[in-house]
Amino acid sequence: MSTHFVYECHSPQVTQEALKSSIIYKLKFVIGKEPYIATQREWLEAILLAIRDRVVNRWMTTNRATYSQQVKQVYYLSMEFLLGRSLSNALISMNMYDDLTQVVTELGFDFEQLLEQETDPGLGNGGLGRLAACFLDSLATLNLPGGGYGIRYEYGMFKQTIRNGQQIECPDDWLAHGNPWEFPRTESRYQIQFEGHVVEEEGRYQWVKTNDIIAIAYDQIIPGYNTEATNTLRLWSAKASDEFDLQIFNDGEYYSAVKKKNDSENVSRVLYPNDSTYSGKELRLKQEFFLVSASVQDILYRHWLVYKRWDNLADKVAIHLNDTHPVLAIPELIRLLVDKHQVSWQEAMTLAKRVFSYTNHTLMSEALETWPVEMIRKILPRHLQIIYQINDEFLQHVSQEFPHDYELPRRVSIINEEHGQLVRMAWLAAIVSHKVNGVSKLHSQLMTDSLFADFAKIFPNKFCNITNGITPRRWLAIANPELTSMIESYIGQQWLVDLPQLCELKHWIDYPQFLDKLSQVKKSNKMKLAHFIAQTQQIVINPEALFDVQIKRIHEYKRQLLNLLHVITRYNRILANPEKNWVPRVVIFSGKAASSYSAAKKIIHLINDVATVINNDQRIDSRLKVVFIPDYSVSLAQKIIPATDLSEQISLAGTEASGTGNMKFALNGALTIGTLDGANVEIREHVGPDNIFIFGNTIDKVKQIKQNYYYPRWYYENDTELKQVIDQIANGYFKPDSPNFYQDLTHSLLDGGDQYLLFADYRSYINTQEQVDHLYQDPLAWQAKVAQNICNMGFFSSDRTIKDYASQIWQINPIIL
Ligand code: 26V
Repeated sequence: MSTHFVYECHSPQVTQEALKSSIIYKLKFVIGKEPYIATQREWLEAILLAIRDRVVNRWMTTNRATYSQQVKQVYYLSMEFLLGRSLSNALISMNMYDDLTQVVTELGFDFEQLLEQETDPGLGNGGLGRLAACFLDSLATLNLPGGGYGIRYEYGMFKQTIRNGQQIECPDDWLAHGNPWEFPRTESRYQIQFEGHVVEEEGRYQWVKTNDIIAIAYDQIIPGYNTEATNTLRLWSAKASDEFDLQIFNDGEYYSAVKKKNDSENVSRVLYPNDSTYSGKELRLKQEFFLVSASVQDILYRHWLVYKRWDNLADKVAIHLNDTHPVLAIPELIRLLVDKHQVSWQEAMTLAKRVFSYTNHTLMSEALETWPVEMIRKILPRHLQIIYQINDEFLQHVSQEFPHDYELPRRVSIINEEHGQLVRMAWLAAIVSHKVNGVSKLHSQLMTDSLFADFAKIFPNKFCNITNGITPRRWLAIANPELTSMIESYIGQQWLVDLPQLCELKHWIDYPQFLDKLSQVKKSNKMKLAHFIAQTQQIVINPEALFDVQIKRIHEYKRQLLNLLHVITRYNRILANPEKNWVPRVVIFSGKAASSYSAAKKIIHLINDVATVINNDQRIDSRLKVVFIPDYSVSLAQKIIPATDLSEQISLAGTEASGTGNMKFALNGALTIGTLDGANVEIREHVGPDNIFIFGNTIDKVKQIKQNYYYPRWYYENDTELKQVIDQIANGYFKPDSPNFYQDLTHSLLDGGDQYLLFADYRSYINTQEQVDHLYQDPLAWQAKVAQNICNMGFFSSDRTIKDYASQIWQINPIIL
């Protein structure tokens, strides 16, 4: 009988006693403190370790099963994993939440408060990293064999504070108090080579005289929900290689030896806090190679250990590339097979094509990665040769297959010769991967119509869509316990692993009592958020008001500015017509701007300036409040989303690949106001057009407007409300002490082309916001639509997403436990 089985089989009292004594044991013998002098943080650490022990049991069972069943596994390679806090997740996975609450309360702590002490590791920028985390959760929950590989950045996403309206960035020293969830694997270490040069001898290539770094593995357990299955997220940390240090040390250069050591460890020092514009920094290239080289070496090492042959590699291993960031895994796998393991070029190519698959997450040209040929030659000379060879063979194939399209080889060549010589990483990914997918129907369509149109013609069966999803465990069970228990009281618990079962709630949808309960849950979540905002922002908000929320990275294409144009319009209307029965609103923003993205930073500044003016205008009273909550994170999202009435998903049609926040809000009973962009399109299909507020130009209209000459000034001159708002921003109404401050911003809208068509969508947005107000005045009608949203969100579970990947792309099956 396994130990954890003992824990679970006993009565709650026995379980709780065992738990309590193991917490006290950890406090004493691992932390080294007596209960009466331990700080809250030390208690938390003792609790984490006690809970971790219970997860470890499951982990070992899973590892044994996977190993003995010799099944095919998937490895998800990603530069980012935005996991969020682990304790509450581990607890709900093992159904131990209530027991621990009891124990912690007996020990004299406020459990909620204690949970807030846990560090939230910010090892990602936004959607892409959070998606990777939802996927790990679903993989484990579905008993699917696989795991993640990433980088253990010493500093995660910067901490954001707001000073005088401006974003200030501070380093995120998330490891300061240690990380109780990780297991350092000092024995799992790989040498990562950089620079040097290639020598050829009798057709064999050797990469020599390299500068090396060591990659050390740190494992984190990913528990599945209500299953024995747990998976591993392995994160790599850089360590200076010993030989490398000694060389200089022996030359008597102690200081420079230490400096070199320090410099080489920079590779895993910090997460690049930019997810919108590619910058071409050498350190970033090194990070990417560091991740893939360590991961591929590790995968091959374990494969050989079990099978002692390479020809079955693709039957046992699938490697998934989360965007182009880990694409160097392709030439690295080929290099290791050919140069180190004596596999022929042809066989290595064939294996690589069967092993790799790739997801595209953005079509924005400024985010597409292209590395200068010369940079790759310097840092990864052997990989450049391999990339050239892949390209030569591919171009030869293309010329044979499409002899009449003379321009085709130039367009599909991995090497772009137009602006200097650049390696197009998306091309390399698309050529070698056996499947390439987009992340929503619309995005996948656009992907094959535009970015990969040529490749879709060359490889007609390669491209597919797999719409994103979110894990209902974190985004409902953990984030919204009240809604969770309400749903449980109607339909039990199975829906947490089978989200389409939410449609069973439809039986009650016409009962006012059901709708009333829904609105009470929402009200209670709004009170909690109001309390949080009062405490942290010193802003008092009315929980009866409509909570209108836009939380995501600050980016021009996401159009936080359009939201702000509505806020100011509403402000002007209230002032012009103070007697009217206005629906009170609280407009909440949260999100970080890349530190180098000055237009995005200015938007944050303007939100804060508008908030100051409106919140302090006595004439407005509590009918409109604007709140910018600093330092957006997974844990903050967990607080805000359950309290939201209106979810703002207002990107310009054709710019947001999918969005996943949109799904989290709808699942938590918010209505969406959004454009026909990304997954909004599918959310509308599922909830029905009457239960979502769609506005704005469609993608075809956007194309048309952009083709014909778009003249933003026309809208400005023909819409008096829009004109008033823009004039106020331009004339310093919101910044009296520096009245010209926002002129560059208004100028870029009026005369700079208004790239994201804010003006073209303004009127339709304002009108739709009026419909929102109108509906909110009829609480039952509002809640009925809320209920329709919740009932119809089944499709958007990441369990469905992962099943699609498993069957259509990875060809993996659940392990037997
Ligand atoms: C891009 C870059 C560009 C180079 C510098 C570093 C860096 C880091 C991250 C990224 C990722 C950009 C792509 C991205 O995050 N896409 C988002 O993916 C979500 C999950 O599929 C999707 O829901 C969002 O709509 C999409 O914007």
